[in-house]
Amino acid sequence: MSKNYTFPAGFWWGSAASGPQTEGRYDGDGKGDSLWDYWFEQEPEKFFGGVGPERTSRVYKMYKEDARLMKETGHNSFRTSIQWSRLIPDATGEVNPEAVKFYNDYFDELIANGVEPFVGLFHFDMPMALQNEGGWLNRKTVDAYARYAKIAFELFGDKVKRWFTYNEPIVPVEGGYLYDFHYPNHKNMKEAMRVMYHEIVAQALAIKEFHEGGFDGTIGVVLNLTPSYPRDPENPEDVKAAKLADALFNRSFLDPSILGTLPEELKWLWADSGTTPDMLEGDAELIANNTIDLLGINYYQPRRIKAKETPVEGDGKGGPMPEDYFDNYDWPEKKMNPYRGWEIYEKGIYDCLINVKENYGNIDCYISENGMGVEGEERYIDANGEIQDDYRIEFVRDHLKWVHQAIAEGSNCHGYHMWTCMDCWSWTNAYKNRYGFIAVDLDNDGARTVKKSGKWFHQVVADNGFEA
Ligand code: BGP
Repeated sequence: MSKNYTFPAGFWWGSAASGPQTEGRYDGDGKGDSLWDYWFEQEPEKFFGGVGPERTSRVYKMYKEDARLMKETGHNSFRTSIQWSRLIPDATGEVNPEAVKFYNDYFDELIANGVEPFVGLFHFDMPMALQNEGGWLNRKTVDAYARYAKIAFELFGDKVKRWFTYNEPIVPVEGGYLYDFHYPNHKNMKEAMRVMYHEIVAQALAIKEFHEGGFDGTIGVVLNLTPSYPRDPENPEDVKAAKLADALFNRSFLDPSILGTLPEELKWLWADSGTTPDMLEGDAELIANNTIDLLGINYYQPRRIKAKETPVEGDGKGGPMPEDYFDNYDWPEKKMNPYRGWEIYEKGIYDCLINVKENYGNIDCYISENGMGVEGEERYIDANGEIQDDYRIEFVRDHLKWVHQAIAEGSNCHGYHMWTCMDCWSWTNAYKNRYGFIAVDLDNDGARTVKKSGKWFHQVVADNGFEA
């Protein structure tokens, strides 16, 4: 028996991308370097196929066509991010007029096509001018970020009504300072916790600017939530370990963003590992008084945890690491996306929404990213040149069923954005895995072709749901 999954009226249907992964660099665009431009210049071999951030999906040139294609695939909203290093090339000085023109034109074009722009201010892309001085390690970055945020609100606040301070602020912590997958490739928990703390304070300052400036609209943050499941829910040691992982990777930003406090478990972890960051007088009050209006949830995979069993490798120098406190658990029954190496667990999206409903005052939220990266999609091109990505349709539909269930149980979830619209550049994975509703041919000036999933999505939006 099939069931009808209808979503609330006005549901935000769309997709997400980011400035650094889509815009590209062009002569005369005035953009300054971000850490991605710099890192690629230094170590191009670390990027899949040697493809760097200058060779993205060319949105800088193709935004008009893209806005039209978003309309064609049913989008009523779309999230991207402003690149700080484009708007203020040296991060703290003058605004780049070319950037102002570009973002104005881009947002206008989206709006003209019935697509509301949701705009982020930071998507892993620290301007190199600040990274050279330590980036998030340096308290100076906190104030520079708040200034940048205010400038962005002033410049684009007439057309952007939904702002996001960050995309996945835990990722610079993990990638840059714990697990060596982003520049500057450090492995140092004390530094990582300092980066985390500075991001938290900077966010509060930006929210303060937004609210005090009287800008119209809402401000939120996009967090990648990884529900932390204990190996054995009956085993207190597993449960304790999972709670610590949750505090470190989820609640570290959820709690200050929504409740205005830092989780006790996180403070305990900091104290126990000797990684408590320096705090200034007034920070706690600032964080308490400046919380978000809207939460974006990126959901890809859960985190499975067991009590500590194996000795820790640490950072090789004997310093603390999160894994001193828990082990990752390899669930034998897991279903995998083999290309990305991420577990697919649809119910996790529901667990995230119910957690927000029960523990975070049921704050307004939406699914800001969810999606499936697949390698070698050209295998699935049919005689008409269309990629038959039935696996993506299935992935999205199966997650949407759980979103629907959470809404039926009272979650204030207002939308679903897929990652992503046009195939885009995936950091060090470059173009290895494709995520889009729309294929991009890099060898043919970035030519776009709507995939089967893009057409399917159009129908879902037209019906405001589906039968399955
Ligand atoms: C999220 C990021 C995106 C995007 C996506 C897919 O974590 O917000 O920027 O890239 O994941 O992941 P990846 O590109 O690493 O495959």
